[in-house]
Amino acid sequence: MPVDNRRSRAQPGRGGGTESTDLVDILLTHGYFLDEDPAERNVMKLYPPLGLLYLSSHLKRSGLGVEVLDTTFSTHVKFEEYVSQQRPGIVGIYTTLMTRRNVVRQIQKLKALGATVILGGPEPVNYAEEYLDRGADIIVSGEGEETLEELVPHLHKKGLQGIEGIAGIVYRNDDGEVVRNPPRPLMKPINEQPFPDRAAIDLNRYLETWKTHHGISSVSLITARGCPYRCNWCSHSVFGFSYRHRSPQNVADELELIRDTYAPDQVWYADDVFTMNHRWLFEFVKELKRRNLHYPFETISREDRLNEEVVRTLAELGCYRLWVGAESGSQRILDAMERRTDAVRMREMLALLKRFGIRSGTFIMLGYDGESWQDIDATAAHLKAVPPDDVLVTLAYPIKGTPFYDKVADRIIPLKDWDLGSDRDLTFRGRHSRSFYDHAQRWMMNDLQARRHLDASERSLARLAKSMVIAKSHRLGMYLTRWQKEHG
Ligand code: B12
Repeated sequence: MPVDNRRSRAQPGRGGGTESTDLVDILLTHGYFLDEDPAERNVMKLYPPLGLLYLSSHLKRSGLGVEVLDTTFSTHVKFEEYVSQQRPGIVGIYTTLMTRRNVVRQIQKLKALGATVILGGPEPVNYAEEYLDRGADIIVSGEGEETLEELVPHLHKKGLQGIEGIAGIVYRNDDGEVVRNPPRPLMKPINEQPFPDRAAIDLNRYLETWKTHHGISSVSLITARGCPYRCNWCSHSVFGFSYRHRSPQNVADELELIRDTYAPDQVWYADDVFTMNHRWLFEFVKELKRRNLHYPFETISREDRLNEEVVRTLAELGCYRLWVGAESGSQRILDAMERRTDAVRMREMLALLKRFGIRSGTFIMLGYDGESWQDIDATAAHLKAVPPDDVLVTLAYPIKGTPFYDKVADRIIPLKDWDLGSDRDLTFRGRHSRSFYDHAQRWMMNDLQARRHLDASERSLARLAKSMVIAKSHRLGMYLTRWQKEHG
């Protein structure tokens, strides 16, 4: 049955009251609420979901009416009031593993209001059946631009009838079977995509939040899509193993627009691996120089995509901090992860960053399958050898759809309640307890801190002693929790 449920977009503020203008064909939203994220409330380095903004600009360019409801600074209650009032006909929700619980609640509300619900992003395609069971009508796999461009007008004209011809979607047919249509090829070239529709949301709220908490403001952008590396814990559900970059000129145009519209103090290149293509990077520097465009920035890379020339170029370009995923200091574990990086070279690259005045950040993953006590010690020694300025430690968790998940699948301890948890809560038999890793992390970080105190030009014995005592207590905690597990 056709779903002729477009509604007029109310435009508050224009001409005083609310006047109906163009039609809204789809409401795009997501399930992230800052007020439910105490960890982020300590950090307050927020960025909007770029994927939704890309969808919005693409669909608007193809003539569709789009509204973006950004929930970051909102609450569930406000979300529910908004949709109850506006009664959107078709709603698309960006879903990641972290927002599952909220998205399930949003689906329920929207279905009660009679909306057609489409999910996209990296998570739903991994749990298509679960999301469809909870009321989602369609799941889009991969990039959403072209799929929505075809799907939304179809839904308005014919409803769910005839969607079997639309590539890149998953749904239930009339017999209740889950149907996965053939995948949609990735868009090529991405240079022709319009810039993310930042005007669709209140981006200034993000900038103000940055200013309030950090004294500077920051805007995110991406220069490329995808990553060809095969680290086996990483989710590749959206872009596969492809890598497509935009032209340096195209990125510079966006940067100019960002400067002219928002004048941020810095930017964040939210790419998977910013220094993937060295020739591209060198051209980008030239382009920015030609335009006299200089922005301090931070971004992410890999050890094997760095060398002296690249690091010098990054420094020249304004990079003040580079995150390089070390993941482990044990080569045995790096190889098991199929990370294709070298622990020794990683340390050399950290030293290189220091030499060029770039702050270094690194990610560490504890508890990977097969990691032994010696591997954990190797990671701690690795961190102390060339201490990075910032370290983020996570307990390895298997994301569905990854080779890591498949490897431990028969040992995964299922969640008590799928709706309330996430893949981040998954653990598996054959490794230590959570409290062991908690101690291991604290031991490692305090041991590193002690090393930093030792290296400091003005040494504080009190601080050094404090870090050493805390480190020792957590080392003891590691022994105790291991003993507890082994002896019931
Ligand atoms: C930037 C980023 C962050 C930022 C988020 C800030 C922000 N809002 O930008 C920060 C650093 C905070 C972050 C944190 C985390 N992240 Co993150 N992050 C990314 C990253 C690198 C880029 C996202 C992006 O902008 N992509 C570019 C756009 C164009 O792509 P996209 O968002 O996927 O959108 C496209 C499609 O998905 C689709 N689509 C998107 N929405 C919708 C909606 C509809 C209706 C439809 C039809 C289609 C659709 O169309 C879009 C355009 O083609 C991705 C990896 C990646 N390359 O995407 C990981 C990624 C999203 N993060 C991930 C993870 C695991 C995390 C953490 C849990 C890590 C951790 N600490 O353990 C945390 C969770 C934080 C939280 N509380 O939610 C995973 C998610 C895996 C999953 N299955 O859900 C990813 C995919 C990384 C990975 N490869 O494993 N992350």
